[in-house]
Amino acid sequence: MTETVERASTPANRAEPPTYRNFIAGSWVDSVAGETFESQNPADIRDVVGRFQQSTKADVAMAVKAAETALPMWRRTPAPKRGEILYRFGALMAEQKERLARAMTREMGKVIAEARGDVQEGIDIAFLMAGEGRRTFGDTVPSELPDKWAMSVRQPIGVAGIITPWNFPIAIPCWKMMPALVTGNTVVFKPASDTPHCATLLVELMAQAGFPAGTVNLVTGAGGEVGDAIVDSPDVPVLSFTGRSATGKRIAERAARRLKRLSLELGGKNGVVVLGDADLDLATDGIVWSAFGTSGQRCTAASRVIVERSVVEPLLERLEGRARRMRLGSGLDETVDVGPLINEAAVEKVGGYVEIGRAEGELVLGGGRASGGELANGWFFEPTIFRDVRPMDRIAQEEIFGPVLSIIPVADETQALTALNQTRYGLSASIFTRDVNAAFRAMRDFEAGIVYVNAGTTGAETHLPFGGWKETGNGHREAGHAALDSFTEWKSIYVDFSGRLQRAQIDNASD
Ligand code: UN1
Repeated sequence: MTETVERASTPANRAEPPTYRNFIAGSWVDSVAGETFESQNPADIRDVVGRFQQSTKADVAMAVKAAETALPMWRRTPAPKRGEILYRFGALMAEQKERLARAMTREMGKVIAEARGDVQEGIDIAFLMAGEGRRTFGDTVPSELPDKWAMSVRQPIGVAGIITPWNFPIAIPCWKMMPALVTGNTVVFKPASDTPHCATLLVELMAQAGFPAGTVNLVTGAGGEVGDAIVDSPDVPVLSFTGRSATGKRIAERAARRLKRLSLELGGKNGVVVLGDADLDLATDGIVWSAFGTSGQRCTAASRVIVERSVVEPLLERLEGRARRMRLGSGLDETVDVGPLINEAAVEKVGGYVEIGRAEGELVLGGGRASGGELANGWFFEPTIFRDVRPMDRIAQEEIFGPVLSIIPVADETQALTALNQTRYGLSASIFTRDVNAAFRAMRDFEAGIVYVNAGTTGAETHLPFGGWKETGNGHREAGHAALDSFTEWKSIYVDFSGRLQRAQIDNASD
């Protein structure tokens, strides 16, 4: 990062902790009300990452105005030129990958290898969407009438409100902002209150990459104030939100009043099916990675393992052995396997589900907050496994968003399929089997937006659609070229060069 950019977001007073600003119309500015909030390191809350603007409706109004002002210029910038800026942004992220990853681990806790993966996902989508600047395909089709041209083009919708979670604080903002920007929308970006620093670093790089003033505006603050102001603004016609289902439903209701375009990526209760013929060592690797990676705080986390009874004992033995050996600690330590939960409320929520689980299944591992030694000042929770859980138990139905795994025994493949689909969510699902026919049945019958065969439930790549069925979302997809649907309007264009009135459906009749 250049000195200029460093100075831009960090005020002259460098006393700890630094105070960061909103980014509006190309300038780093204090919020109108002047209030701030802190972001802490969840592995050690004595470490304050910084202070951030506790913005209000007035700041959102300024950001929306800036985005509206930039819109005519940006939508007319040739898409390949917009793509070049995305490309530069991706290259800058690649250059600064380690710095971004370390900042991420410090601010939200995921272990450093996973933080690097998160940044890489941002880079991947920036490069993928940079290419959309030269593609953004429409259809050119023959007209039913002579001397007439027919085609369709995608056009930007307008100012996009981007509201993002803390669990993938670089990847998810990129998943949303890259397709929005390459197709000519301008952006008002409100990151989660737990990760404003990651968002600030990201926007600094965007400014450095050359996104013109006003095309990207950052407003930090609370969802109930900043988020709602974006959702309710009559001048923000398109919204994209990832987060809790309850919040998503509330946003959908408010957005519906103005018939806004809205893409939602919400909860998951992702299941792994392990059939009797599975490679149990491989299944263990996949389940441990999906259940306890990011401390279970992924939308795609595996929280249900649906196992054929014949292999419950050997699988459980493997899972328990592996999970028991996992090291908790600061994710900046390369030897640590599991970082902290995001905050105190998360620890309480996960603890509450463990209490519920004790009445539903049998706790075989973990179940408590981990606070010994160097964990004393962080929000750590032990990897937790319940066995003998039934498909409709609460811990098998509700999203816990923590390192809690339920083992659900079933008699056979048919029961496994029923249990897998017995959820109101449908993000990702997986099956471990060596039977190719069973694998294809799962690919056909799993009710989920993403299906894995012989892999865990995480690991989506950016060039395929990402999103879920049922209450996981509202039918939209991120990533892949499907992401363009969330941020563009179709325009069908007919050019008649016959020089006379030709009526579709009437003058083309063959009789
Ligand atoms: C999320 O949990 O919200 O497939 C995103 C995965 C990651 C993305 C997860 N590539 O788990």
